[in-house]
Amino acid sequence: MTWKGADSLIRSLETVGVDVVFGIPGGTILPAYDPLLTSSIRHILMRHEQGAGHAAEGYAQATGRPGVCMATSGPGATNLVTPLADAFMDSIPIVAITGQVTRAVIGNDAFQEADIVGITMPVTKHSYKVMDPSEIPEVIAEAFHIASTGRPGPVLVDIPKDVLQEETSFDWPTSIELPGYRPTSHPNRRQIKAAARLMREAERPVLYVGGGVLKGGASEDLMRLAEAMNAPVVTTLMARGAFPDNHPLCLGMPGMHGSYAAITAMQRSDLLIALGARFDDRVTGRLDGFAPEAKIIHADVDPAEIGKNRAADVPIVGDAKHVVAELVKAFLHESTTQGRTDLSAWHEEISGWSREHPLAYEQDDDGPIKPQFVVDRIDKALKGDAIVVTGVGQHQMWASQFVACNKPRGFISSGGLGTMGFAVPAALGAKVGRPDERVVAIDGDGCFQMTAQELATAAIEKIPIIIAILNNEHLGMVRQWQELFYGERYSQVYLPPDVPDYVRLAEAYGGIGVRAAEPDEVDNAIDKALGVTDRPCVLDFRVDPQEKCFPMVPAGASNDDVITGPAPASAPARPSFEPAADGSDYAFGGMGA
Ligand SMILES: Cc1ncc(C[n+]2csc(CCOP(=O)(O)OP(=O)(O)O)c2C)c(N)n1
Repeated sequence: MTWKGADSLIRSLETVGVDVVFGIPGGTILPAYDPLLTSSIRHILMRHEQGAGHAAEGYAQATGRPGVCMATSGPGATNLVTPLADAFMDSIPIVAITGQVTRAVIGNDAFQEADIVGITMPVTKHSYKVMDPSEIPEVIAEAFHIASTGRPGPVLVDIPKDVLQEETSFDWPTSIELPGYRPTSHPNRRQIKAAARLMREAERPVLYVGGGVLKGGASEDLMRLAEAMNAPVVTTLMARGAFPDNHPLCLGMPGMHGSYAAITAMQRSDLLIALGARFDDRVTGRLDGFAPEAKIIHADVDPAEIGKNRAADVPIVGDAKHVVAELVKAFLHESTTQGRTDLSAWHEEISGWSREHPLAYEQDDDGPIKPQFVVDRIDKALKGDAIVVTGVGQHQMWASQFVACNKPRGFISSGGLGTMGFAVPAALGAKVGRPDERVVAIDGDGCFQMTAQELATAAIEKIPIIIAILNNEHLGMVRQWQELFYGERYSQVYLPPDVPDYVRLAEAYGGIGVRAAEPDEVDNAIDKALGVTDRPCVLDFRVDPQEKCFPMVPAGASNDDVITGPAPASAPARPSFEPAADGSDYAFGGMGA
């Protein structure tokens, strides 16, 4: 057989184990689409490249294997920028393959030319421009290796059209040699020992668990560590499910909309054991007021994270799997030889906070439907047997608060970048990756409208995902900030609840649509959706537009200033907190507004 660059590309993807590619063809990537016709790889034709990128992320988050997306040059490639940035912030292994204009015209402002390597340089872990077809196998092998090892992340492979068309040979590399890229996976013994000593001595320890624990597959060892220490555990948005919510040591999510107990336990802690977490501002609040008495053990596979936001007393570089396993051993040795600290007073204090400030809502029988009630009912119906995916905004935070996350890779969300439009395509990708799991997206009406066209993909490809829209007629999280911090001056946040008509929109795309406008219609709608097995189903829940998400630590405030509940009862109507002069405290993004 005569090999062309395109054959070599598809063969390389097969060899590395790719089973599905999410993409959209176009001029410069066309040569690669021809051998796809006879490949074992399933190609899923998306309706927007952003959808392809998020689907690859959803696939990766659900399976732990790199997700793959493909696009043509110019606008196809630039539509991938948001998912690449999203994957970079949340350390998600994806490989994006883009066509490029032919070598001879690169730099000429040729039709559909964009310097995608340059554009995405700050938001990719690595990128390749392949100028010789013989390099394709090596580049693909390296791209998947880089995406999925060390701190995972997105890798871009940009290939000019004529490189795909040129004749070449296919030589799969026997080994991968990357000078300068040798992630440290095994932690330093001395640091582990120093950490174990602090862990034994601490009177108010908290295990602060981030997404690295899920990615490192360290959940079982984390359970052993938490139980050995008898220490409370908080799981960040990216780590939901790394430690089961139904475990008595679990305090839930910390941060801006975390549980009061999780936020306050971190604040009062004398030792934070940060595992694969990055002291994100949505977790720490104002940094100089964060956990003021805590010593810090900070373990991360990426040394650049350590000391970035908060100095570490014991820095540990290594992947979570090895670090946590070593910590268990070292702690058990230390505590059997040296004795251990009694933590009962600490647990009592924390229980008091949980009792006084539980996550709660009130649902009146005659409405309006509370968004938390919807999430609660979905959670009860799923009985923990599903993957829940979210968009970004209030619904995301309610999902994290009211979905019991009891197993790894069961909760998928856009954390670092806070990307509206994430849920529908990410849910689609998750379902493709784990077809035997039920996949439910909890979405906002604003987010849904950003990538709703992927319903067409789901319908045509028979990918039965459920999308539960908490239709609160607003860009709810922004509305909440305007209510609390801008004196109820609502600016550009109203979304008419009937435009579009979500039920008819779902039907127009070949899916099923169901509306629930009263509390007693909620369970019925969920039941109907759970019965659909061959197409997407959209649930339009008409929820209370006024409902706000609490607890809340205002952006830029200290975690000591958490607002715990409805403003009139337990918090000032407008917190005395004032924005910084440069407005930076109100910067929109992340998982808040
Ligand atoms: C792409 C993008 N644009 C803007 C924002 C800022 N933003 C954050 S949350 C939010 C509102 C989301 O509204 P909706 O999807 O209806 O969810 P809700 O907050 O009402 O649950 C906005 C506009 C963002 N995070 N992402």
